[in-house]
Amino acid sequence: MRYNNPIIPGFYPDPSICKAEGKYYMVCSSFQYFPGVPLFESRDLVNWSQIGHVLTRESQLPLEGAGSDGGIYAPTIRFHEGRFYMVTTNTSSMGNFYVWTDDIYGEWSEPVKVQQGGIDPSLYFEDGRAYFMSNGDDDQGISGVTQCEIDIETGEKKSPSRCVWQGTGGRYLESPHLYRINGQYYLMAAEGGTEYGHMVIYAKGPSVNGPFTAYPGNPVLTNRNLGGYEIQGCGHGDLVEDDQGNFWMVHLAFRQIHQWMPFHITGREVCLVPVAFQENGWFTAGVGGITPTEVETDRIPHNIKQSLKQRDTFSDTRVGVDWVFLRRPHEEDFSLSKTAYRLYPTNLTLGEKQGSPAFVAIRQRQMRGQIRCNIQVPEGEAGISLYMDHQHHYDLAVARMAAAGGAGDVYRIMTRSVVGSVGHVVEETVVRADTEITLRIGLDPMEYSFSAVFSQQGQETSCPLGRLQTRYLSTEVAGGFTGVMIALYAQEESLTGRGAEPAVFTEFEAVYEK
Ligand code: 6LW
Repeated sequence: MRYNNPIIPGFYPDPSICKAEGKYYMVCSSFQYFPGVPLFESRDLVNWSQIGHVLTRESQLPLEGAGSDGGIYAPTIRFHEGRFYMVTTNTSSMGNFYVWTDDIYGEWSEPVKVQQGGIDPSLYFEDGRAYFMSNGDDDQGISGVTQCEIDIETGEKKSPSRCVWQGTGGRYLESPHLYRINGQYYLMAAEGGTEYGHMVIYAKGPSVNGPFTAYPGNPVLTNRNLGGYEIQGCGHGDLVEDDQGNFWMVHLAFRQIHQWMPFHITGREVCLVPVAFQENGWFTAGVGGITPTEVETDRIPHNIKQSLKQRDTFSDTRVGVDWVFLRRPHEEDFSLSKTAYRLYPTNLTLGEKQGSPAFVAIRQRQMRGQIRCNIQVPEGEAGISLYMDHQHHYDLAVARMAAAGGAGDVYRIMTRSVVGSVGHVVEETVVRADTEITLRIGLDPMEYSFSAVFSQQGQETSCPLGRLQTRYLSTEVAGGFTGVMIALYAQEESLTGRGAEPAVFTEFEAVYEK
């Protein structure tokens, strides 16, 4: 069969995978968004559906002040003796911790903290022992992949933290994962930073803690030499074995917006490549060490077809699964049903970097397509924001205002761009507040186009509201580790409490073309 990469498009970075009872499970990082750590399942490795999130309670996920480079970093998921473990770092508050569950469809435990620093924690179980690894400094201050043994019941360290490998010399050694395969220990990691030079490397050794010898063909996977190729930044991988004994790697990568435009907007996404073991015990990955957009494989049965979701509406998505909030949402700001999302405005605006505005968002999954949504705004401002972070967003906004001369309310409809400290209203128009409004955004890899359709007594008019280049919302411009979200929001700076009447969003639809 043939499948396409990414297998999970949109902002789902740092994938980690495990297999349990015939199914595969995957988790990704989530930074400032709530709930945290998206959790997926699959029977065939190419079709994934989201179960929900691992971190669903504030006690597991304090996100106060977390930005797009804070909050939850790379998680690892493992299945051991009937129990799932997810270990990660909350870089804004808790440090390294894990949670566990015996029911993958249920709630996870309260966090169990581990007193070893660094990021990208990982667990390895063997002979009744649990090993904890992260990349950071060990007890002697030596930097690299650091390992200790822990008590898996309490998280307490049972041995000093010791550096077991320092990688191959590339910058930002990260995402260590340990495996035992055919009696050998493999320590896989990433180097090069999560950018165009990203790569996957590994080493092999005779015991849990080494000594580890680097694979002579490192990096085992990278697209760093493929100038202009769509898939870039391959790194941060995790291995899994299928039922036939074949190994696979899931890893992150991003799609650049154009051959000559080294920018990406949809965040780091999940790719899948085959891994092949050689007789000498080393393995190779991908197709000649790279990740292509199309993979032809006979390891997955031919009758399996990859199907990617091409349309998101309120009725076929779920709040807290597809739709997420910024930091810790205030429940009373929202009333969200399968037919309408109601958001009560507050004085926390899209520029907010600490608290939680009235904001609910779904990922922009592909670069081409259309977004539309009907909107009513009884007070303040509401709209659709293409939101990368609090300083990088494009808003198609509807603001309700009193008309000059007391002639009733009007709507000011505008496209606003916020890029760093440069804020600018690109286009605007004014209509009577009894007008029915549909907001529309055209998605293209290079440009977003904004418009509104107005309906007054059965008469429809379409009003173009400008175009903005996608690249100013890219990770290369904005920084951080996230991707563009399609956010519905409501705000009114002059409010002291919560607005009395909510903005009403209906008939939301995001339709994608690959
Ligand atoms: C993550 C690190 C990385 O912790 O980026 O690409 C960091 N890899 O492993 C944030 O996602």
